[in-house]
Amino acid sequence: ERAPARFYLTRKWAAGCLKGRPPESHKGTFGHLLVLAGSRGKSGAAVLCARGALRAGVGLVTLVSAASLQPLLASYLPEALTWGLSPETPEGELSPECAGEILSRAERMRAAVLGPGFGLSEAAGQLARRLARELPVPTVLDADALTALSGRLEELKEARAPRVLTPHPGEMARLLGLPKEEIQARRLEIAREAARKSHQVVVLKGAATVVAAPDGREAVNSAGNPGLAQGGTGDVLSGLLGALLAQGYEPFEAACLAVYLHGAAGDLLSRRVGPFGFTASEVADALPRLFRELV
Ligand code: NPW
Ligand code: AMP
Ligand code: MG
Repeated sequence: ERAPARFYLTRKWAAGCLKGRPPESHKGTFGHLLVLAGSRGKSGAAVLCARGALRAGVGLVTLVSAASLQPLLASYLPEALTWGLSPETPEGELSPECAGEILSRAERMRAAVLGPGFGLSEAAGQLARRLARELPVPTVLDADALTALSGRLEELKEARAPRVLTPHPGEMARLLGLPKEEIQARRLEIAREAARKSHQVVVLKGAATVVAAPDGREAVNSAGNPGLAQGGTGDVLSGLLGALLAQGYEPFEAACLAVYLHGAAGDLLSRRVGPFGFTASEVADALPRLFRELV
């Protein structure tokens, strides 16, 4: 068995990996991202996810939600296209009956994000599991989509296109059926095991985020700080990562770059605003300043 290629995600690595923008480029060059996120009471997760994507320079974002949430989401996100679907669940979630329409619309997208604030009802979980397998484009699986896959990582082996999973330690504990303490005690081995079981790229979040690919590549983040420990920052990360997939980065490279940029945006805010109390929206909004420093 060959030794895994492991490395640290640093500023120098990120600067070498980040692509510039050719002068003749247009919005089609930078991809169309489908965001499947938000439900009643968790609409903010969808807004933050789309905001992370837009601040990461994606060409277009379409945000899909239950019909009752569409006007609210559209008014918060003038740059995003929005699409409201029915029937919806009593919790304002997308229902399994929406799967066919979502899957056919997804054929025209370059990448997707599934899960932030998506909802935890049985119906929403059923839809999330089907989409996790059948979406035809590279897809970030986050938050409630990961909870829907608790104990079912092997189902992702059959996925139609690459997946990148972004669990925090609580979600990883549910995915593998292990106590959270064990996840934290062996972070690198755990991420490696999840990548092997799912045949997909896995990002285990938290201080010193770890990224593992099924082919043995792995990386540990050097950026980030506890100011990021606040609701919504994970939703920004999944949008940022989806935007990089939509721009054509390969899944492991996209995961590593998104993880580094997210941590570095937190570090920039920690220096310029203060060590904590900066918000998830501000993490998204700090990304262009990072690009100025890195490109
Ligand atoms: P404990 O118990 O606190 O120590 P859940 P969620 C653990 C949406 N959001 N290290 C944690 O541990 C999301 O997108 C919406 C160690 C607890 O056991 C989801 O859809 C927002 N442990 C949904 O809410 C803003 C850690 O995990 C468990 C850890 C639920 O997501 C907020 C909690 O996880 C939110 O993003 C760490 N670093 N991190 C909005 N404005 O709309 C987590 N844990 O039950 O999956 O809850 O992550 O809040
Ligand atoms: P979520 O729990 O899904 O909202 O994701 C939280 C985000 O904040 C992830 O990107 C974590 O890696 C990051 N984060 C949380 N706590 C810390 C910490 N102590 N140090 C660095 N990053 C953190
Ligand atoms: Mg989260």
